[in-house]
Order: sequence, then structure tokens, then C-alpha cells
Amino acid sequence: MLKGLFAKKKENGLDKNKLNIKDLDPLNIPKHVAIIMDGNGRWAKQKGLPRIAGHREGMKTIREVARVANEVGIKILTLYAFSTENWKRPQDEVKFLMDLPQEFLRKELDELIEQNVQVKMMGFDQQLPEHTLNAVHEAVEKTKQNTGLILNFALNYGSRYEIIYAIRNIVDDVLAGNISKDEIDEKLMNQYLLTKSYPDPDLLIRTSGELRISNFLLWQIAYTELWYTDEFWPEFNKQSLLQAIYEYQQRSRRFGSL
Ligand code: V07
Repeated sequence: MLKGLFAKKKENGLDKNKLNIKDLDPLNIPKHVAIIMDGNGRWAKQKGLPRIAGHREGMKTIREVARVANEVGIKILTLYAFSTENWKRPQDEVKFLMDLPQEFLRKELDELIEQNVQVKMMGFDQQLPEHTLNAVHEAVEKTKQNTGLILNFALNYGSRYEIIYAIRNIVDDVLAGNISKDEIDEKLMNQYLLTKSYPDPDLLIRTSGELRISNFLLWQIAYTELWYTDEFWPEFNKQSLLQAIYEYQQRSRRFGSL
């Protein structure tokens, strides 16, 4: 009796702490995964370190997650690196954050190129410091011929503003006679958003136990699976990503069998 119970448990649930890439269904890998990388400051505080130490540690996580994403065949990984709200943080912290793209790329670009990764940026670039933009543009340029994972950094991104910006551009095109009002539909709207080149995310991950969407991809996540973990972003690792994908696959399997 007991034996039967245990046997069933094992059969249903692979040990989720020891997932392997081969435990995933290769035919159902999410194409586009988006991540809210939360909890860097709290991770640092818990260790008695300054917040910026958490941000720096968070860059190491990006490296690992991008490698695994590429390995399992995710096509697009969109990372929320800096929101339009983040300007309200202390000036010192903002300045530090604005140095991170350059620092990250100085350390990682060669390896990203080796791994055939395409670096992209999504956000409103006017307000970004020149040295930040230059570093990102250089990486985008150097990787634009690559055909592997698209590593898409949301930098100075805010979804409500993205939607307003889209509406303004649509109105401009209507007034200029390029399109008619009746042509405005979901497909057209998609073409005016910053994500126009990408399919909607299949899976959105938020770390650090917060459950909010925080102005990230509001239009695009209408049908996206949401996955949350209590881990702080610097603690998130290969195992965490495999687990998120594994659960995503369980959900879509249940949905598919209805
Ligand atoms: C930032 C480190 C990771 C944790 C989350 C917040 C802090 C990588 C980048 C980056 C951005 C663009 C790019 C290459 C790298 C980054 C900011 C903050 C502002 F092309 N990490 N990271 N940018 N954090």
C-alpha cells in the first residue's frame, strides 16, 4: 500500500531539485522567456553588503541563465534590467547601474559572440547616458549576424509608456493617411510596440517572491504563463530555469489535453 503510494509519487514528480536538460520536452521549449530580475538589493542586505554588490552578483546570474537558455533552445530571453521607474532611486545607485551594461559587456561579450548570441536592447534610449548607449550599440552591432539566442535587455523600459508611444505613432500614421482607423487591430498594434520583432513571451519569470508585473510587457503577456520563485536574482541558477521550463511544460501539457 505504502509502497504503491511512493511509486506513484516518484512516477509523477521527477525530483525537481535535480532536473536535467534531458528531462525537458525538446518539442515544447518556450520560444520567448521574459524575466523580472528582482531581489539583488535584498540579497546584498541579507549578506550585510551594499546594494551595488547585489547588482554585480546579478550580472553573474545573467551569464549563467543566458548560457542555459541558449543550450535548451530558447530563442529570445528578455531581461528587465532597468525600468523607467528606476530613475527615482538614489543618484549614486542610478549612476552605478548605468555603468553595468558596459561592465557586463566588457566581461561577457567575447563569450556571447562565441556562443552565437545576438545582443539586443529594448527601451527609450534618449535618457540613457552616452557611454551606456555606446557600449550597448557596439554589442548589438558586433552580434547582429549571429543566429543563436536573442539576449534582449529591457533598458529604460516601461510598458505604459510603450503603449502611449505606440498610440501616438498610430495616430500620426492615421493623420498622415498611411493607414485608416479601421485597420487598427491587435496585429497592427504589435507592429508599433518595441517588441515588434518578437513573438509574445510564453513564460514570464519573477524572482524574489514579489508577484507584481511592475509595468513590464503589459500588452504582450495577455496569454503568458507566469512563474514565480522566492529566490533572489543572484541565487537563481541553471536548476531554477530548468524548473521553470519544466513546470511550464506540465501546464501546457494539461492545457493541451483538455
Ligand atoms: C544590470 C545586473 C543584473 C541584475 C539586475 C539589475 C542590475 C546587465 C545589464 C546589461 C544591459 C544592457 C546590455 C548588457 C548588459 C544591466 C543594468 C543593470 C542597467 F546591453 N546587467 N544589468 N544593465 N543589473
